Amino acid sequence: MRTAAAEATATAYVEDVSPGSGTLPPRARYTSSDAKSLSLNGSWRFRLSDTADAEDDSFAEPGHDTDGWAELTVPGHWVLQGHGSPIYTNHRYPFPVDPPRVPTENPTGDHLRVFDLPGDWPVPDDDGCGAVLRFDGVESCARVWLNGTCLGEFKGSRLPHEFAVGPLLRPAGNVLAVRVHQWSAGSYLEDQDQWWLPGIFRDVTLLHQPRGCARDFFVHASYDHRDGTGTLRVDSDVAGRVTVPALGIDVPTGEPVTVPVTPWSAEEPHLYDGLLATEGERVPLRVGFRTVKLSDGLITVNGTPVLFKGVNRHEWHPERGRALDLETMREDVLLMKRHNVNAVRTSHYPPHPDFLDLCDEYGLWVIDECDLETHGFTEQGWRDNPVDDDRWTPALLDRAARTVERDKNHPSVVLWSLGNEAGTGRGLTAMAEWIHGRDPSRLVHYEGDHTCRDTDVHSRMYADHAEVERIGRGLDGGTRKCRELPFLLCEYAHAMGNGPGGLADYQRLFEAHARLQGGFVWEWIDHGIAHPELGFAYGGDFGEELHDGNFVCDGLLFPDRRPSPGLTEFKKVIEPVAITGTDGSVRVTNKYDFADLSALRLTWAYQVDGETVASGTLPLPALAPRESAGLDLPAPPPDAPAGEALWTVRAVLASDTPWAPEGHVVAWGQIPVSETRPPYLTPTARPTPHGDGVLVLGPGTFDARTGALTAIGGVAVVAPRLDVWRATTDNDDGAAWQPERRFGPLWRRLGLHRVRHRLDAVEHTDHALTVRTRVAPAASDLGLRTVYRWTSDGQRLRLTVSVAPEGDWTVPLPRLGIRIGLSSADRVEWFGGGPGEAYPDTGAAAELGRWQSTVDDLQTPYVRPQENGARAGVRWAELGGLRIEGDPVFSLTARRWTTEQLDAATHRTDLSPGDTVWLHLDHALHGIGSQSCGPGPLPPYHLRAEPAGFSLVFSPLPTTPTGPTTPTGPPALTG
Ligand code: IPT
Repeated sequence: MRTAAAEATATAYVEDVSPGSGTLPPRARYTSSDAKSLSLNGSWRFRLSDTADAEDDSFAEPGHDTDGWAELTVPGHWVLQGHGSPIYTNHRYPFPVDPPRVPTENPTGDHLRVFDLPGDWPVPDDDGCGAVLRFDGVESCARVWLNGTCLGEFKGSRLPHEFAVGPLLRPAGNVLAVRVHQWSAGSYLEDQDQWWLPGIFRDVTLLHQPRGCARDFFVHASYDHRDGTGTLRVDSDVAGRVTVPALGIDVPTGEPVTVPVTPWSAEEPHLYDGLLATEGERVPLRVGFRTVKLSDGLITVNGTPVLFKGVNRHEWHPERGRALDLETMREDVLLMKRHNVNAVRTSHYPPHPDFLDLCDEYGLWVIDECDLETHGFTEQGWRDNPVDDDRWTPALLDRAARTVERDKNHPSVVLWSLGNEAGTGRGLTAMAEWIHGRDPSRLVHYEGDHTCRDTDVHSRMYADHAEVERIGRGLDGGTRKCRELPFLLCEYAHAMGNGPGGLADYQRLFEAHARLQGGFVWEWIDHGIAHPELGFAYGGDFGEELHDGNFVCDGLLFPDRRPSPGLTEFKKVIEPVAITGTDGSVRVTNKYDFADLSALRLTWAYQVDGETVASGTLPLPALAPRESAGLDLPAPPPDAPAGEALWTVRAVLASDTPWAPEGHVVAWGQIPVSETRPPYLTPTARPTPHGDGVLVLGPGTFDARTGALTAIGGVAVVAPRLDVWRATTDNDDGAAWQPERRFGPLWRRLGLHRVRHRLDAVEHTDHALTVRTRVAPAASDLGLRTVYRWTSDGQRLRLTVSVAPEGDWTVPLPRLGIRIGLSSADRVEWFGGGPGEAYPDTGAAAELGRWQSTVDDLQTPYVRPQENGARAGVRWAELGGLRIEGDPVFSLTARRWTTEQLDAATHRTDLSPGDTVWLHLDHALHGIGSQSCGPGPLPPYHLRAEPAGFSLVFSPLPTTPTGPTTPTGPPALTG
């Protein structure tokens, strides 16, 4: 009979602060070319219990009856395979904080797999180390049995754990049993801002270890930029020989050899194939020669300071969670390379090891972060923080060692990071000391200690532009140590929802001050979970009692890996070639740190009113990094039509690369030749009453009493009226903890989402219809005196809107423009910024040109619906049978739902198209910023409430629908 006390002892390891027992010491991860391996991924039997001790361990015995057990795919998370639910919290622990205790309700998954050894598997050695069983990632704590023998248990979810199993193996019918607990003492160290997803989520592999196998080795490959030589030394547990045929290297392990080499960099990731041959096995090596150093207060690689244009990457797949396959990892790397990203911080744990192989191969700088975060202790003033409690130090050192030992042979890894948001404490110092000792060839990063006690770089997150500039200029306070270090923004530009705004402003600072060595956007991908009813689910969608909503969707990619406008913007802002110029000549600057421009060629197009009238290529000199040259553009074609002319110059790949084909655009610029030509209209038509309460002015039909426009030619409209509201973005709403003013809540408090339109007068004179109104919310004396003045030349209709704020406006406006409803519209064509959305501080990537889209494709699918889709700088647009010209240029938004519906929606599936297409023709919009976790929009991007005027010219297109159909919607300008 089992007693409660006996069971408590049997599961005591779950709440033990120690990293585990029975595992082998950590070592490098490698794939042998001749030692056998057997993947144990695939279908496993699975049983879920509510508590750690609900079932005894008899399931681990060979012959256990698993009838009635489920099937589960490994790698995978059981909560994404129909057993239990995911939980999302940002930093709060979803259980009482009483370290190292965890709740009695502790979902526990028993996993079982029976396997045979392949016929050619070598007969098990009897020296006790003939085979190793490796787990690449299990959340959060596992106990493992093979053929009924308990091997041990481990914690450290995103770290490898190995057991020696040689003598236990049988040719057939091996029973591997793994008991996985969702919560353990280790959970206190794994409070990263992400879904809590238990399970065996990375590979399980059986590796043969022949006698005399390499076991562990350390490739030291440095580069001396002064003489162009590389020095290679491979230290191996088991002595052997190291060969690199391309370099004529053939030396014993442990012996350094220096030869001329081509160095490795993220821009030119040159790898040499080599081989480590020990008595028992042959291990392929991929050697990248590079030297990382702190020189004169800067992070240098191969003697050159590096500017990091980085992203924070969590592992994410909308169906499989953190169980990523190689193709998904490759997709991430390719998307990064194609968007000019040159660096990744592996927030906040070492990634699947294959990802680092891809970084070596394609070229990305990596900050490899340890699996450590104790952020939830901030809720109690960091009291009891494990990183400042010596009892936990072995667990911390274990995590540091498992990170460094596994990944030490990757040239892409240039910094080690101790973890994220873990406060400060002796445990971190112990980790840093150990890492510095074990691998002095790389730098150590940690953001959470603002004294920089343990680190080689001064790192911050979400510092605003002004503070970053002060740091760049050396005017920051803080410890002397910090002030002498180079500066990184390990997180900035929170990419939640629409945004981030202000990227270009950060980049200007990074480029202006040497000490600022760039940053890492938060974050790469939205962690939305594919959901049958909701599209993509976020926190709270699984009934969690504690959650942080859509804060988990803050990436540059949507959950399905479609790039968001934020990524397009980032690509433009960080492009490695600057293309500027004045009429007649173009200036090209190489902003790479290492590569010259020989891989690129230049194309040009001469465009008038967005139409290309001539195009060609320009010779591009192989400029060295930081060099710049002025190149003459050809003479504009003599027969070019009159209109708004400009040059569009692109730097494109001259030939195929491993990450993008020839012709892929790396950078571009536009050089204006002539100015925008505003529409001109001579008011000749007169407002004419037509009985039935109708007034006609040129092509416009109006309600004579209210002055509301009802049709333009044959196109029926819901009358245009002033609109200042937008469905607030995550950045408008801001984060609850932000002390600063957050405009989303202020706007709502002021009632800008419920303004009313008071009709004061409808006047017609000889050539104009004038409608005077006051637009204002209840309970406030704030208002906007708004005058609509209509004129026409008989063919076209011009609306001039004048707005005069009344009262003490202390907040900016969300938008300022008109909204008008059309009964139908599908295809949209415009001349202006495109192809994607652009707001005042997110508009760098908007290219002036002629664009086409459907109304549906104008929508940006932010996981939580919010303001989106504005096309900026529009000169004219055609849709729904109308041509609309702006004076000055305007922002165009068109949707099949109202702003109110967009504002009320919590998921995309809440939005269903209505009968009316709503157009927003905006004179101006408020900026975006990144206040969902950072600074709001900078003051120049605020839309201040001040007197404004703008005009729009409407004309019916030749082919209009037959007879007006009346769009439905709120009546306009009712008193
Ligand atoms: C910062 C975290 O490091 C990161 O994991 C993520 O939570 C991000 O914020 C916000 O999405 S911590 C921040 C609250 C200061």
